[in-house]
Amino acid sequence: MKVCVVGLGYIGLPTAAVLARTGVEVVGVDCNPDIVRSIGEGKTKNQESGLAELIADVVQKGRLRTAEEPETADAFIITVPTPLTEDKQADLAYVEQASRSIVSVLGPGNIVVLESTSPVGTVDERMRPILEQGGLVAGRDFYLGYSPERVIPGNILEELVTNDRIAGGIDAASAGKIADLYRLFVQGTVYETDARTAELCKLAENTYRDINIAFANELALISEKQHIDVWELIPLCNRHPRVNIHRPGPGVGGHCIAVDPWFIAENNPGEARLIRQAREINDHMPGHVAHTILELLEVLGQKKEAGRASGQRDTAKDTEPTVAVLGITYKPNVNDTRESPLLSIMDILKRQGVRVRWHDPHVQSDPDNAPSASEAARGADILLLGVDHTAFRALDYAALARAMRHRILLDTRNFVDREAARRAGFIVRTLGRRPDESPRL
Ligand code: SAJ
Repeated sequence: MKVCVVGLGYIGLPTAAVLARTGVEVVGVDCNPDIVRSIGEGKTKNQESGLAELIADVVQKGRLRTAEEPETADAFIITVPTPLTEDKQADLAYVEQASRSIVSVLGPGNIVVLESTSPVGTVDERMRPILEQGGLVAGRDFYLGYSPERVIPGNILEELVTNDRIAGGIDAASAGKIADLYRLFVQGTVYETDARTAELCKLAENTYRDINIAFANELALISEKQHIDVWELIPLCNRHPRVNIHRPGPGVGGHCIAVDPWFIAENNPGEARLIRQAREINDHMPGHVAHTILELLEVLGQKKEAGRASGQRDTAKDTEPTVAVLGITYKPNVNDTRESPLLSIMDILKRQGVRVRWHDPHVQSDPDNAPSASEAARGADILLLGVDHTAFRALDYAALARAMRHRILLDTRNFVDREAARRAGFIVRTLGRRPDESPRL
């Protein structure tokens, strides 16, 4: 068995590696020569846990090699990006390019499966006509379909194997062949269906989460207004055996949940009303957090003495309002900043004339990354806890407080040990929670 995996990104690479581990001959294809070279040497910069070791192992054993162009194989798995355009449409250029690249090597009896998150109909309407240009007919001469990945960044290698999986075919025979391919490494159940159902299944899963998070965020806004602590409220609701409300936060980031609902909305504008509304609620959260910060800064500006760390004196620079941000990735313990709500928050603040400094232990080799949390906090008025990285469990609040000009901490994840922070002299505000202290500080 030989499989060509086209696109060695955050899904294609682990998939290629896990397949190679089963003993299958795998060729990883990518249009980026640097990726082809480094993976070909058994090296990856991908920080996914366990991946670097696995790549090194399967390359060394000769089970995984790389190429810039697809070659003849028994199966082709396409894992290329499907970005969102400015006007919220799926950009299928990479899927079409990958399909074109396999036409000349496609043979009778081959399996072609798309994994990239795509609008309903992509396999049938966009890929099939391209793949058939070589004279073979899908369903008659080769098998074609869609199988969405469901893995969570941070635990990809585990979930690739243990999660249940959907195998959607353009016909029942294709679904069966695709299911058998994935059964080579999936220990969960592989469910067979048609390609369109599989395409919508992927989008619906991420949209479910987006809507649930939007609900949690809406409850956070309501709680702030109603003097309720949403972080107490939601766990209490979730004690109900059929309720599972997600967590509020500064917004939804990453390249999946903040994007996929648009792939449904673009083709169903009249029907996808709840889906669109949820997207808008989640997209509003960075603005809400930035607004809270600007309000706090305004109060500080009006009452310059309030909250001031004792023994500090103004210098010329001190007049500039300053915010220190801890964590800028889209979620904890990853190094990915794509669509991160923290970037939006920092952007809004800078446009309002606020000086912003940040520290993130997971974002390496960025010249703007302050070397430590205290370094970022130096002279700042507000400390914004943006991402609940495990590394921040060890925060030294006393050191942070000492470094700051005003000691206000805004926690967007209900992560901070409030008592410890208060003991260090902080006024603690939490997203979705009535302020303990007077809102006028
Ligand atoms: N978030 C919240 N509250 C929550 C959960 C998440 O605000 O209760 C935020 C996170 O902070 C983050 C964003 O949502 O900014 C997305 O994070 P995530 O961990 O929910 O999801 P992703 O984007 O890392 O991965 C998702 C997963 N989908 C689902 O859980 C339904 C993953 O299984 C998919 O494979 C992946 O999208 C994908 O590739 O589509």
